[in-house]
Parts: sequence; structure tokens; C-alpha cells
Amino acid sequence: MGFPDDVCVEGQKIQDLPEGVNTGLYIGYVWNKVWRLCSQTRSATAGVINNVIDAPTSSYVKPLPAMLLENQNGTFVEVTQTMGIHFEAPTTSVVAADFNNDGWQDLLYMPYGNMAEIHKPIVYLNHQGEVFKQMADHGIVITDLGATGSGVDVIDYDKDGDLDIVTANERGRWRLFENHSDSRNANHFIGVTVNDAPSGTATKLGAKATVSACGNVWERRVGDTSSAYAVAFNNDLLFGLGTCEKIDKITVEWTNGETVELLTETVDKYVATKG
Ligand SMILES: [Ca+2]
Ligand SMILES: [Ca+2]
Ligand SMILES: [Ca+2]
Repeated sequence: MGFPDDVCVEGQKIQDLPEGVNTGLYIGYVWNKVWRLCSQTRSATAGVINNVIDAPTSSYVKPLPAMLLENQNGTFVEVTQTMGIHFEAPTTSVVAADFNNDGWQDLLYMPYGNMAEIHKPIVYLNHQGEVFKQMADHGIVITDLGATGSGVDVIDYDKDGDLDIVTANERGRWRLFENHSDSRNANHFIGVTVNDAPSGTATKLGAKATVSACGNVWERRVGDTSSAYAVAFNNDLLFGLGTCEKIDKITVEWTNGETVELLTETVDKYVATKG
């Protein structure tokens, strides 16, 4: 018996172990309040040990900072610092969406997190394209022990005109967070549900809706703004309008060049192309 020294060789990776050893998670009491731990598992393993008096320090690789690159006439220029984005944490996904319907795209980063702690996504609100400011009290908290963040995406699941958030976690539950931003502002919206092209020769995928209202023009495309761990092709395109209360024009253009105009002036509703 005793501790399995053939498995628990310091610095040895699981794939380099000899054939036939019994990999797994081992915990053993050595003596005088000293315990020994060894984990040789193929997937990440999490657990909580209470009443720890002292433990060796862990070493971490310094995470790379998030970067925001602005497209300036086809050339990408880094604007991370000047736009107010500053955090250093491993992240797995980011989604760009207008969470408060003020007409400006905000950002939500999903951190990898720490398996032993609850973790919170990082939300930056876009202040009129001049600077991003972190939102502290967004209420998105993932409490699953052992979970790490993976994907995030947005959907207005209750069709009330604000974007709700779906989070995916490794070893944790997927969660849906309902957006209650309407309790904080009186911003308006218009939703455009894009169906397949009327001619039947183009699907909704990649179609673009353009809304003109109160001197502004917004565009949304049926597709995804996020990438890692998430693929969504939501054909409900939501536009935050800020204080604007009258639509001038809505057009939808499919990938085959087909275009229709949707006739409506009033806000705070969804309109749809025929299909
Ligand atoms: Ca916004
Ligand atoms: Ca909603
Ligand atoms: Ca809501």
C-alpha cells in the first residue's frame, strides 16, 4: 500500500506515465497534520478542502491582456487603453451587444475563472463610442463549483426588447440571465425578424438589416459576433434606439442582393419580413 509513487511523480505529465499505472486523484495523510495530494486525471479536476492551515504556493502563467483593435479604413489599430479596457485575466469568449439599448454596442467577456471560486463575466458599457466603462453591478454570477467559463451569447428570449444572456460553463450548468435594464433607463428599441428571402433563393443567414432613425443608422447581420465555443444564428435582430421614438426606414438585404423595405414608424416592437 502507501502512496502510489509511480503515479505521483512531481512534474510528470499524465501522458508520460508508464502503461498500466492507476491514474486518478489521491489524498493521503503523511504525519503531524501534513497531507499529500496528487492529481493525475485527464480532465481538469476540482475540489474544495476546508481547514487548510498552510499550503505550497501555486505558480501561474501571467495572462495576456485583452485587446481591442479598431478598424481604421481597413487597418487595425490597438485602442485598448485609450478606450478604457483594462483587465488581465484568461478569457474564453466575448460578445458585442447593446445591453442597455442606448444605440452603442457594449462588450461582455467570459473569463476562464477559477474552479474553486464563483466567477463573474466582465461587462463594459460603451459610452457613445468614446470610452468603455466597466459595469460592476450587472448581476451575472456563476456559482457552480468546479466550473470554468466557456461560451456566452445573447438572445432576447422573452421578446421584451432587451438582450438576455446565455452562458456556458465547462463542468457547470448553462445559465440564462434575464436583462432588466428597462428598470434603469427608458431607451427604445426596434426588433427585426429576418426570414428567408421572398424569392426563396437565399436563406436568412448573413442577411443584413439597416435601421435609420433620428439621424442615426444602425446595421445588424444574422450571424454571430462571438466565436469561441458558441455558434448562434439568431434571426431576431435587435436595435437599441436610445431616446429615439420614430423610425425613418428599415431595409433588409439578403446575400443574393435581394432587398425589401419594412414600413413602420413606431418603436418598441418586433417587425418581420414575409416568410
Ligand atoms: Ca449600449
Ligand atoms: Ca429580453
Ligand atoms: Ca427584460
